[in-house]
Amino acid sequence: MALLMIRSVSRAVTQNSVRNSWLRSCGYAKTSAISQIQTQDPESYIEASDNETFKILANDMLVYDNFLTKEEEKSLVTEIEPVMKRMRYEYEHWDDAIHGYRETERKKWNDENQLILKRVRECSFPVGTPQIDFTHILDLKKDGYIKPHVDAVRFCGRVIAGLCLLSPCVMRLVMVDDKTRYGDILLNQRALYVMKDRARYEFSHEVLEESMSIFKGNVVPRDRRISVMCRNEPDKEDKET
Ligand SMILES: O=C(O)CCC(=O)C(=O)O
Repeated sequence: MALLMIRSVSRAVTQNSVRNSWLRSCGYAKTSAISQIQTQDPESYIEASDNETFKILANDMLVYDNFLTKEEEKSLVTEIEPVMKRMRYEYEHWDDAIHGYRETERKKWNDENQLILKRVRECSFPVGTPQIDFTHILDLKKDGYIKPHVDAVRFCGRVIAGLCLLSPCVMRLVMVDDKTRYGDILLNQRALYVMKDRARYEFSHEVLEESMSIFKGNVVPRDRRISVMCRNEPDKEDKET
């Protein structure tokens, strides 16, 4: 269960590897479904402490609203729900990163969901990126929250792609070396986010609890939220540390 250990060795990496500018539009693969997805204006989903931080996050924290249709969201939830129902919500995470959650990993999905996840991967990872086959599923209660952490570089690489099901939330990214610099990211229900490079390595990420769930002065109502995350394989040198 290596993937579920991603938060175990959280360490910030201030030097990143390749920082090529990525396509803002969701279109690594030129299938018709993907080319229809709209590029999102970063102002609509990032509220940052300052301009420089905004620029970093506009480049390395991408959000695609309405990535999923309502039917696709339902299809994913229908497959996930029976597994989750067998588990209890936990309040004391073993690495103390999450409050009010249950989580699992899944490799095999039904055909419809397999196609959705293929689309996520095609949008999020450059062609040829070695990816972790398992998806990570995190079910957060309405009153659940995720504390600030950086995913362990030993267990996953430079890209984290997450689907947001059932509820919107605010994800806060705080610069590890200067905690006065941060960005709040609005993650709407059915959105896809792609956190990569500097956003992934130089910032911690957290999901704010209900009482703090505010974006640009507006309350973002929290409900039970399920995230489905795809990650790429760690860099070889990180894997061996
Ligand atoms: O639920 C999410 O979108 C993020 C989950 C997370 O931070 C993690 O699993 O490390």
